[in-house]
Amino acid sequence: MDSLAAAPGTGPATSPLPVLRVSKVAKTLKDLPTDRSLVMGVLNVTPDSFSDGGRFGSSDEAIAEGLRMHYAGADIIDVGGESTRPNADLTLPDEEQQRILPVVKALVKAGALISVDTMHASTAAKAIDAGAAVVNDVSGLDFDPAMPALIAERKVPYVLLHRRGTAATMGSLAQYENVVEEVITEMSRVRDAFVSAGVDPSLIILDPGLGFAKNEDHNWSILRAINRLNTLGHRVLIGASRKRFLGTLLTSAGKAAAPQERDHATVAVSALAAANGAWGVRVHDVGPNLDAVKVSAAWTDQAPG
Ligand code: PMM
Repeated sequence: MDSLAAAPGTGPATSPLPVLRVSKVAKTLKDLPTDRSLVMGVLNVTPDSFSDGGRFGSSDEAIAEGLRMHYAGADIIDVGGESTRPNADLTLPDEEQQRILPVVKALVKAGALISVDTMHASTAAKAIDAGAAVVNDVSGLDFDPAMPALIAERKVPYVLLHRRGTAATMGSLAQYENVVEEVITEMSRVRDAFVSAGVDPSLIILDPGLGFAKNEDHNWSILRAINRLNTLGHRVLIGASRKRFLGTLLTSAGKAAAPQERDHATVAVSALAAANGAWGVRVHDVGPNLDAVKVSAAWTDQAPG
């Protein structure tokens, strides 16, 4: 059974700030480039994170890493305070908010465009109040029934991710006859629930949820079908960064590659996802992935989507 990345990574947590690669401050998604796929940097502010190993457990460390991503050119920085790895404990909204709100505020102040990775509508509301411009919800709407009304009211872009079950059950639910069509049917059902609740469909961004109730073959089947996902009329976000299926692909001497050894493969996925029309890629190592989507845009000479 595939799952998400599962061990501490390494990265530029202590390296100096790189040269600023952002050209202007973006306050909404409309201010971001449209001639290439976008890069969303992953900033997990959790003591027990998986792919970055809880490196950014304190606000100050997380803010410093967020600034590094901003300076490296991240179009969006996705701030999350709850681990989504399989079997992770649930985080209470209060604790989640204590972790992420200072980080959201500081990065917004620095001019970064922030999305909040949360399954809790109350956390999403407070993050929007603090300046977050996007809500990224990995629950597959199986979690907080207040989310559609919140998105309808606040009118912010919403990433709707496909998942079956919870962190505890999703592993056993990775069973499909035709993964692409079933993911589309299930995502469309949730999309329709949001639209019925008054959400403007143009605000909904679809994410097929690699590793969320998907094994390795499922993940590759979905990646091969980005063009098909694009026909649904929504922007498509792909989150492959450092996930376990890349570790398995890179197995050497019987040992899967560790999360920190999966960044080059992640860059390859970003280039190919962008070339196949993904609107955005969610990644840990911003700079090389930004280069990859730029190469893809130059190569294909067409806008994503
Ligand atoms: N993956 C993780 C967490 N949040 N959000 C979106 N939209 N897509 C994903 O694939 C996704 C996510 C889990 O892993 P990570 O935070 O270590 O990348």
